Amino acid sequence: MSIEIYINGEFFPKEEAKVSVFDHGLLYGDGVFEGTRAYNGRVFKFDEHIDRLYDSAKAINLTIPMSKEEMKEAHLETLRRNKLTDAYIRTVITRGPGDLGLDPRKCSRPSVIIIADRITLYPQEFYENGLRLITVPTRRNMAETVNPMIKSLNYLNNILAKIEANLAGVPEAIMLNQEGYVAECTGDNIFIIKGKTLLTPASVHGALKGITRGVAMELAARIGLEVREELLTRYDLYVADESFLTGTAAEVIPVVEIDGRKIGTGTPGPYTRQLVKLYREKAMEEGTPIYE
Ligand code: PXG
Repeated sequence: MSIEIYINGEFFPKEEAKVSVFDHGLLYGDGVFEGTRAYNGRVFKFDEHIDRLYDSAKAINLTIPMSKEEMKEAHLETLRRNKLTDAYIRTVITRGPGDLGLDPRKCSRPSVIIIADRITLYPQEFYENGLRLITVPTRRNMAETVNPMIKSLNYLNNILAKIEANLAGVPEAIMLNQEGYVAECTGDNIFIIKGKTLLTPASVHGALKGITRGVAMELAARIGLEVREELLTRYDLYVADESFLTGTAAEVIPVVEIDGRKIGTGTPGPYTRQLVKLYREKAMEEGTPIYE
């Protein structure tokens, strides 16, 4: 059965869901996006994702032509139309159709697109055995260019890093910032555990303030870890006891090797394994009901 896509207040079957070739989202990557998950009939961290979407839009001076409440209802309606209980929701707001110049004032109406589909999960093997990662030459954007806090349609910076990881035969890349400190991965935040301390780069170091990151920090504190945002070098990664990544799609996923160095024992660490499990439990229990 074909899924139905929300575009500007209307629903279209997947094959007919189209935007103009003059849309500045396509012509210039002028727009923002969000990725949200639904588990077990509930949208997880719904307000956090909607708030970040509106913040991303505001940062690029794009006014979303509907209220947050209307936006949430449009998301729920898209899930209901497609009879989804467990889903990945991709929300895209572009500057809208304009002319062939980059001036956003020529775009009269933003395009609002909501795609909800079944989620393709990462192989279970990744969660059991952990990921091997490398640091790559492509550096994270500076806050003065496209600020990494904005989930913009300009992901080429991250895609270049992803290509470097692909070519090296590993599933994710660790990106450093302009000063050579650890920033984040291409679509996930990075954490290390040293002793009883959980460390992760701050957003000023070039990391997106991930929503999964926030949940992992909360859960880590609950299991007795001291949680700190800190400047991290590659050395800190290499000598860590444990490491993991967080993201809406990946959830909490263990890292067992970085640049050829085994992390800890080279298998997912005990705190990490606990966090993988606790995150899943929390995601299955909490959230905004879709069908009530
Ligand atoms: N860093 C970057 C650069 C991201 O794009 C994260 C960290 C993790 O943030 P959240 O809030 O998700 O914990 C992201 C999020 C996809 C996909 O389809 C990408 C993200 C989220 C969901 C899906 O590739 N990126």
